[in-house]
Amino acid sequence: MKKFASVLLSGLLLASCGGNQARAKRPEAPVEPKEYTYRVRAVHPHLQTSYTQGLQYAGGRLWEGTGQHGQSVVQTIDLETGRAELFARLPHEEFGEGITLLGDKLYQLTWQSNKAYVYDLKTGKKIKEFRYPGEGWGLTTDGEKLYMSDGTPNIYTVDPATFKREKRTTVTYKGMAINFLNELEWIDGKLWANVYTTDQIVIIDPATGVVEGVVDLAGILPEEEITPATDVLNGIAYDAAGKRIFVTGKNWSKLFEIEITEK
Ligand SMILES: [Ca+2]
Repeated sequence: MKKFASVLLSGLLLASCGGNQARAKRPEAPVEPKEYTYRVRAVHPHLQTSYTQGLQYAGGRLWEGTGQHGQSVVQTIDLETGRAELFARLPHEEFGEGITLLGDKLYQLTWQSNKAYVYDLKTGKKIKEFRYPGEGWGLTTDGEKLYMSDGTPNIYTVDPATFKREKRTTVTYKGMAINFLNELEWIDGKLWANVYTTDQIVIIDPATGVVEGVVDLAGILPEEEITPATDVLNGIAYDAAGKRIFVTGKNWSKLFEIEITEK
């Protein structure tokens, strides 16, 4: 399976809108999103065995949550060597999804078992489990609240103490709801989201759900790095202090530090 053809966001995403995601009723004209391209600032190794579902830079380290039954872990990655150090392993029956670190805890979603795991950051021990409806996809934090995607156009604002959903925001691109929002990252007050099966990341105003920018990462993984195991672009992490943006993909051999510029 190869999904690296440069799929135009407008074509694929609008086509993927479900029947219940009708045109959002907005009185004003839809925002025209800015189009961004990228420049690779650094290339790092990435374990090709990692089916990346969550990525976050915190405490001077890169954290990764992976998926697949029997292979779902949380690990830290050494940027120079790509070597992973195990933090926690999910039970065999669980399929890991997004992760985020907040305070002294690490949160991990699961795909279809409606469960979020909460770990003590110091010990790696599971200290709590929360239930939520629907699927778990991406997870990030603004330093106070959690933001969660579930494969639909919706992003939920979640209370980290209770995992209760406080707000649902429907993400729209040129006035149309867009589906398959995946891995998330909070970058300077905006929500960045991978869009499943595409090479694009959308930049969302978290207050309104309006997509203000689209980053086209088509071609970022060189042809020679693509193997039968290589899957889709997924995973965004931000080093706020160093102003570094990291991206990778599921079972990719590389992880990239990028900067973006308007097309
Ligand atoms: Ca992330």
